[in-house]
Amino acid sequence: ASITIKCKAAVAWGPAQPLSIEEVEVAPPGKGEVRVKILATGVCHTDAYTLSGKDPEGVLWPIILGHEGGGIVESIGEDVTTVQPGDHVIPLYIPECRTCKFCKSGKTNLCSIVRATQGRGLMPDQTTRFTCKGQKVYHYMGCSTFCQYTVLPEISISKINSNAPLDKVCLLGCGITTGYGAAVNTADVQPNSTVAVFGCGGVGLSVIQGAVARNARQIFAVDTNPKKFEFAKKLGATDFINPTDYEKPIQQVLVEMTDGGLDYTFDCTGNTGVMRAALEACHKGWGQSIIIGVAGAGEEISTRPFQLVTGRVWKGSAFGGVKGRSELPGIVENYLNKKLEVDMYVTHEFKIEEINKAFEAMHEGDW
Ligand code: NAD
Ligand code: DAO
Ligand code: ZN
Repeated sequence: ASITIKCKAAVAWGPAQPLSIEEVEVAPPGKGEVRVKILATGVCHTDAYTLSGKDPEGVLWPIILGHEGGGIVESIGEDVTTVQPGDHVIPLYIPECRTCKFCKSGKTNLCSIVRATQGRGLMPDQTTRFTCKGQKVYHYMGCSTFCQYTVLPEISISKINSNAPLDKVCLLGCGITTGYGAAVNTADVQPNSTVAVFGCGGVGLSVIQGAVARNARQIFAVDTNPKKFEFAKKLGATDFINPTDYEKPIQQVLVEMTDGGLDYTFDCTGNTGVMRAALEACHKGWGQSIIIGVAGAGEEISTRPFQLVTGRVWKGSAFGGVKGRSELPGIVENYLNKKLEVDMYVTHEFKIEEINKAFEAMHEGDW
């Protein structure tokens, strides 16, 4: 029904090269697919990691990165029933098909239906919708938000309230939802409990928000960069710990400060040593530690098994355990109802032509 669109994209031609602003062609959406006009996107460490070429999963080049976006449906393909042109949407790197074993389990948000093709930078029919200079360009994490238009499977978009400003709620497409959901879904933080958040970047700050929403009694913000404590405090953390201020291992410090350890701890650093400290800072008998950070390729975690024998629990969380189509719209409502802070996370704004500056700001700044 619709025609190929020519628009601007930030194309990654190869590893460790700056992104290049190009005119690209975006094909119409196929069966079960939706073409979305992207109006805003965040940049994330995961995009930078992939661009660096160190990603063990490996990607094919050229590729259009970006997975934290917000946009408006431009056109829909055959058989699409759940969205229409004009709908405001957030792309999902974890889709929700509602038919696969995972979706039907009621136990996880890790929908598996398009996983294989998504991992290879392709649409479910094994082709791509992007062309640049006559060359095929690959998709990224099923999203490719560094383009003015992108094509996604219908199951990979969440329809949200159109009153929500896309230049803010795009951040709910990754980091904020990840941290908030890890606290309220994965850990299911209980009222009056104690929490420690290791790493207070965008993800850790959002764990703090989730713990506050669940009326935790004490929330430790743990970060080696004390500049992070200002925002942590604004969002409701009660105690601030810089591990470099102590001689003892940080888990020992925390156990001593909390009469035996925390009810819940979260790794939001991706550092495997921190993951161990977070587990060992948990209270004997019931403390739970949630791994959110993504470690480097091939890294392993360790602790003494007696830590688990004596009742501590080690868990992980992807996208906060949130099912994107069913649950993300409610998180957008929480933002609109002022129950969830998002605006504070927007530190810089750039035009697409300046996207390399956005990466520099992420690396050089404290974010
Ligand atoms: P970020 O770099 O902004 O924040 C990390 C924070 O950790 C920084 O404030 C840094 O100062 C702090 N830190 C580093 N070393 C530390 C140490 N030894 N002790 C205490 N603090 C330390 O990153 P982010 O965007 O907040 O993401 C955090 C992690 O979450 C990353 O590993 C990212 O890949 C991962 N992530 C996971 C998911 C998921 O679904 N599981 C989704 C998004 C991001
Ligand atoms: O289903 O096996 C799978 C893949 C799920 C993807 C989980 C991604 C979690 C980490 C994302 C890093 C930040 C974007
Ligand atoms: Zn599914």
